[in-house]
Amino acid sequence: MAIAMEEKIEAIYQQVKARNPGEDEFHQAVKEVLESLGPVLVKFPEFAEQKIIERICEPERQIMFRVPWQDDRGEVHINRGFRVQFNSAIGPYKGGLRFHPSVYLGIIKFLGFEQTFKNALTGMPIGGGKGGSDFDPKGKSNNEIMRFCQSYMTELYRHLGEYTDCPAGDIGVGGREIGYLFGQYKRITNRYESGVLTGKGIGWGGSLVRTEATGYGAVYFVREMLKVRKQSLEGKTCVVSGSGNVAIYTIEKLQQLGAKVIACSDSNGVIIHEKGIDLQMLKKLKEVERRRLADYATYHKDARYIAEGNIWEIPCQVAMPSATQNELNGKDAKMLVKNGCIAVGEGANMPTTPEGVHVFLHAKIAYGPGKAANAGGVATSALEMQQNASRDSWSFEYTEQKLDQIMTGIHQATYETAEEFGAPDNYVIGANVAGFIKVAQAMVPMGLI
Ligand code: NDP
Ligand code: 2IT
Repeated sequence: MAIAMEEKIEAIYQQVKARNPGEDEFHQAVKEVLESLGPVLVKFPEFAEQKIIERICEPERQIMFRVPWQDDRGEVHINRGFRVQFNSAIGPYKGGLRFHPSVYLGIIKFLGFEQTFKNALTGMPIGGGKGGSDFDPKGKSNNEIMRFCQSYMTELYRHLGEYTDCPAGDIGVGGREIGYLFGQYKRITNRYESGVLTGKGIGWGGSLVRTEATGYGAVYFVREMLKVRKQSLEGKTCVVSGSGNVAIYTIEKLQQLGAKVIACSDSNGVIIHEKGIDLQMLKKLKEVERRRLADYATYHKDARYIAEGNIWEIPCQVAMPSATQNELNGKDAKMLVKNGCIAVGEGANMPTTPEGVHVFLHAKIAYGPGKAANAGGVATSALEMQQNASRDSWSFEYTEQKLDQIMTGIHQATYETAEEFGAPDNYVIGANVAGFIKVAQAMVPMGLI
């Protein structure tokens, strides 16, 4: 029975590959989830009868559009905008927008697919979606960013709504961009519809803790994984890749819990600071002045900057990839394990290649995959929507406590699901299976949708 199921799932995967040619990251994300699902179809035969896997792999709607804008010199540029509305079985589409030159349909689809299961794991009523553009925000002025965001929203607004689709930030989209996007949405629709975007400013419908949430949440997940192993973060040496929103607040929470973060990175290089990363300096450089990480070494003479360096070569006990997809490969994973790494928590989406994941699982270190470990960001977005709906605003302490409870709950659910499905300690199986079952069980009673 189980072998027949595996063959059936492999056939579905081959079909997904054939009908979505060239979308490598989407294929990778689908394969990883489908490989976990054999025992689920055995336990729930109605999922196979109702072709739930085939339906879940096909987005409900995909939107691609032209985004024309003018730079400060008056030159016209054309970018491509995307929004993939993947699955709305348990709530309105919800997921970030990514502005990065590498963006194409295959990236947005992998992110939207992952988001569907991640959002289900949070226990909140949110479906899965993702969007973005191949626009490169690096080196652009505030006015250029504003004009781009206004043009992008001028098309996207017609597909959004607090009960339809609610974007937020991701790579290249933070508080500044959400402000311009919200302003344009409000202006076009003549509606103050707070819940349509999350990651808003505190004075206009935003939630405390949303900025910190993804990083804090990822650290809570690692804390829980270590707790099972009768360990803690206290005194552990950590490296965190990236130096954007997720990386910064991962470093902050690691430091608060007594760990020592000795390295972070950007797409140009790595900073190693054995004394511990100076978080105030990092925030000033990245959040306020929007400068490159290399400049950190000009302020701290005892820190080393390695251009094009590989952060995973630095010996550490805890590694938290928090930059981008496929940033940690099989060779990197072997090096981390060899150097004594005991836990990996993914702040980024799909940062570890399939070979890397195999190494971590085989070595039996604590490995928390992105769709479980980084769910704190979108969970806090859902808390923001909850506050918007009740026209309320909660304190930092209360909201952070809710985030902690949600992450602890996700850890417990993924841990228990892995055990139930015969793969103890395997959070990949736990997250894929628990997320899939939640979405599938909502789809079946709704009929052929
Ligand atoms: P930011 O734009 O704030 O920061 C991104 C960081 O990653 C920067 O340091 C950037 O370096 C680096 N980076 C981006 N692309 C690449 C690349 N191709 N190669 C090497 N480094 C790269 O984004 P976030 O911190 O918000 O997002 C980081 C990751 O976390 C992403 O995978 C995102 O999908 C995921 N995530 C984000 C959530 C959120 O709430 N923001 C929620 C859940 C997951 P540089 O400046 O040189 O480009
Ligand atoms: O990948 C993610 O979960 C995000 N970028 C956050 C999505 C959200 O809606 O807050």
